[in-house]
Amino acid sequence: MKTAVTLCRVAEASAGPFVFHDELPIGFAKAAQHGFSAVELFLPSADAVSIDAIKQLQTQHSLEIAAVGTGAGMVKHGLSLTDADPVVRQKALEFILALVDFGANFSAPAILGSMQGKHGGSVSKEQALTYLAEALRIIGSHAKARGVTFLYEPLNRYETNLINTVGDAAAFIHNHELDNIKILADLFHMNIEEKSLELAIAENIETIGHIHFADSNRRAIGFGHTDRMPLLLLLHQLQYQGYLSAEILPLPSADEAAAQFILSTQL
Ligand code: LER
Ligand code: MN
Repeated sequence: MKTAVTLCRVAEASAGPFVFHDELPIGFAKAAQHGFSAVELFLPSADAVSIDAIKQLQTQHSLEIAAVGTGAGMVKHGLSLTDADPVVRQKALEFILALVDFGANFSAPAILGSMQGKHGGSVSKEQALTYLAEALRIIGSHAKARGVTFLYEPLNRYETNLINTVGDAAAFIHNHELDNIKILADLFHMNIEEKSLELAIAENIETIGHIHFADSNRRAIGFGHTDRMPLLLLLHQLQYQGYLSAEILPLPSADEAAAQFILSTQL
């Protein structure tokens, strides 16, 4: 199974579920030392780091870029695709499109997580979901023209009141006929929202493009109460081709979390 590890360069997200927070050369070296196949980048913006510098580090360490997060648009600038203000929605869209372009340099999809926002105030749930579908239609087609998919991530109820389960995300994509949008299934959110992790994965495997492979407490699997073997066997049986990515807390230390993560992905 292909593995990825998160590398965060966003100061506002220093307490977030990211394994490494080092400068890029150190983060890439650690990812390679631990045996990951790829790095998942969480950056301040599309122009924060040099594309050539990343390509050089990829070659040096034989690492792919698994995906590129967009959450800095929310944590740094308060941008969301479902904001009541059309100017904010437009800025959110542009922020994400720039990261889609950035990721396409490495054949990496960008991710919509926290920037999907929430409904409330003057924005009804129906209106927010319409904004979300409109944005995903534009982003999906923009990404397709650049040869990458785009990842939509349902989040748990404490982070969004829009879409919380993998099944609802798949239905949303299907009902709106959204092209080139895949689901990012994050086991941490799913542990809160799904009836069964295995069922949610099995029923929606066609639409799942990426997995945040995290335990119930958002640590590496083995440090919480998720049973990893049924998940690994299922993914193997379903011939899942995407990444298992370590979007997990760096506990008890970044290196111990990384080492446990690699162990947890072995059948
Ligand atoms: C992002 O991948 C994620 O899982 C969210 O919890 C971030 O808000
Ligand atoms: Mn996630």
